[in-house]
Amino acid sequence: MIKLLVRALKGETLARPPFWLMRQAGRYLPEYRALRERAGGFLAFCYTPNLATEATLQPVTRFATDAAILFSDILVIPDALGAEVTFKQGDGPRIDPIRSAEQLSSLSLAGLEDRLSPVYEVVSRVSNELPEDVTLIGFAGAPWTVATYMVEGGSSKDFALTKSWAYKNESGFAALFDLLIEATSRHLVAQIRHGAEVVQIFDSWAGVLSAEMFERLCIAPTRQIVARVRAAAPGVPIIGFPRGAGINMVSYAQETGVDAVGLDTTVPLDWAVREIQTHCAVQGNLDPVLLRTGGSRMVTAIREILANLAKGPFVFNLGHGVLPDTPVENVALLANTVRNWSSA
Ligand code: 1CP
Repeated sequence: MIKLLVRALKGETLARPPFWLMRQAGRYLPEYRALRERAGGFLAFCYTPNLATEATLQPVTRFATDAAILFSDILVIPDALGAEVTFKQGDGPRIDPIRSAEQLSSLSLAGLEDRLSPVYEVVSRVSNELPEDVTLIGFAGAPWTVATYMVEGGSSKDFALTKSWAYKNESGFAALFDLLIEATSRHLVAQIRHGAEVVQIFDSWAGVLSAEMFERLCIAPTRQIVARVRAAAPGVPIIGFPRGAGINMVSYAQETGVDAVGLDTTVPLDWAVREIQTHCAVQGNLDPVLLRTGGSRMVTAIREILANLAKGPFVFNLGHGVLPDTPVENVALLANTVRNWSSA
């Protein structure tokens, strides 16, 4: 039996499209908050297999989503490379910053998979425990997005340090990217070896790049990672999410080799049908704020997305992650609306 999500990503148009939600595990769920209390730090949570396995399964159990996404974070890569990552409650991530090619010597690929073995243990356990029709998604951050956290030392508003390094010292910045391309490819392949059936590459900050930088820092590294994953694991579908890319999304869909493009909230549906779905499957793109709002306004928007995008290969999702203050009953209403939808 080929699962719904895999069928859609391989180009099939389905009468009932599969759905899952970015950040479907998280603070909006009371059972997640209870688990989080027991975990200590956020990365300790990600690295404790029984807790991270439970967090991965919680939204599947509650909403019967068609996919589970591994409970982990994009910042396990810098952490495993040796740049210490910490998360302070209510205040984003902090990382020892890397701001020059010389500082790269403090990072190492040696033993990457060993350091991430608790994550792969979660993948194996979830893979064994999932209902048989539910697909397990592994993921990683794209090099650009992960680099922004490493260079800025945490979250950023203008990405000035990262961009100026990329403009001023192309070869030094390329060395950081080479390291991230290697680490990310290996991390995705390891997740697949342990049971991930689909992988998603999150380029959450792709939207701040100029067209020329987009080609160099989003498309080119993604194409290399896709090629590496394909060579090691032919047939495993890859979703790319270049958030905020706008019209650059067309070249992303054509040139990276991904099987599907995740559409962010801003993408017009008719444009996506013409410009993206003609190249590959699409995923998205309900505004997370509409999910928080709920009610008939949300249901109308869900049906509008389905009426447009489900005529081709399509996976229902949000345009970005679930917001922490989202009422759980709105997510249940979304799940019922998508599951009971019919094009007739
Ligand atoms: O205290 C908590 O509970 C921490 C909140 C949290 C959670 C639940 C963070 C901190 N990460 C996660 C899990 C997570 N992160 C998942 C798990 C699976 C799921 O979707 O259910 C995934 C896929 C991610 C990916 C991730 N982490 C991204 C890419 C997607 C996106 O949202 O754009 C990014 C940018 C991060 C970095 C990150 N992790 C956490 C924070 C607070 C941040 C910084 C976000 C920012 O800079 O705005």
